[in-house]
Amino acid sequence: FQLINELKVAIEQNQLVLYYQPKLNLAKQKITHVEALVRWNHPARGIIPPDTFIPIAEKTMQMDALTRWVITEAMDQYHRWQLLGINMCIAVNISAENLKDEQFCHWVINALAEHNVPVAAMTLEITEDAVVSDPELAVKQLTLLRKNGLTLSIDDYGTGYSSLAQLKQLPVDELKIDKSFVQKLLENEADQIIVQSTLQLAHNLGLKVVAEGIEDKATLEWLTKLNCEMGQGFYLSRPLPEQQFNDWLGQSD
Ligand code: G
Ligand code: G
Ligand code: NA
Ligand code: MN
Repeated sequence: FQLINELKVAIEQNQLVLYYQPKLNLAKQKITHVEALVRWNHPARGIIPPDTFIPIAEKTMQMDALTRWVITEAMDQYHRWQLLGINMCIAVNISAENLKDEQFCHWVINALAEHNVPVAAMTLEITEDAVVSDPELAVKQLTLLRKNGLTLSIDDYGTGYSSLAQLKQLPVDELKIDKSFVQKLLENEADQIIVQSTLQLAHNLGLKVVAEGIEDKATLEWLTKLNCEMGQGFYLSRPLPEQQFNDWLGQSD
């Protein structure tokens, strides 16, 4: 597959681009956070979605370079928003490979300091799978990152295989309920029960909750009533490139 050889060049030549999807603070009805989602703006093929090239990066040992690019770009974006008077916390997705790499974790902490980005402005989203394969190492790395002030979030919660025993031990701040439980929430009683009990569990463990995959107003209101902290989904906005995101943000308040 041609893309394998091109990905290295893409990272080096800045062909990657970050799109931003807002996370709404449900109590305050304010956009305080975004999730950064990478795309590849390929010179011949146009925008390539991450599902196409993240697995390639994983198979070809390029996740380290890719995630470092994403975090570096997110730090630059943080400052571009600051210049516009916008105070935004940015969440980036890190892969299982990144979490297993001690050098990577130190790099993140140093990079934030070097780029003058407050650690509190950066969230790392980690899937359950990244934890399951080596829980002991994951706990060690997460502890280091969190001790240094980063916010840690468990992504796609409910789709993986982590046990409640593992969840209890994880030094994280936030759970993101997977969109598969949220998209049809009001039509599906089982989803309501799952989301309600996940909120209760998370809150009892001292974790904040983000519901992703909100596609309509009624679902947003239902989640707000149940004291879910944050909401994300197409009802609010799809992931947008910088300029479009800024325009959307300007119109949304
Ligand atoms: O943005 P979209 O819905 O197309 O993303 C599809 C998948 O790609 C999601 O699972 C998302 O987490 C993943 N993804 C998007 N950006 C990144 C990234 O920068 N790093 C990693 N590891 N995964 C990402
Ligand atoms: O795996 P992760 O949670 O990082 O995936 C995030 C992806 O989910 C984003 O690429 C985004 O495009 C997608 N997404 C976000 N909100 C919605 C939504 O409301 N509906 C659907 N179908 N997908 C969404
Ligand atoms: Na994510
Ligand atoms: Mn997710």
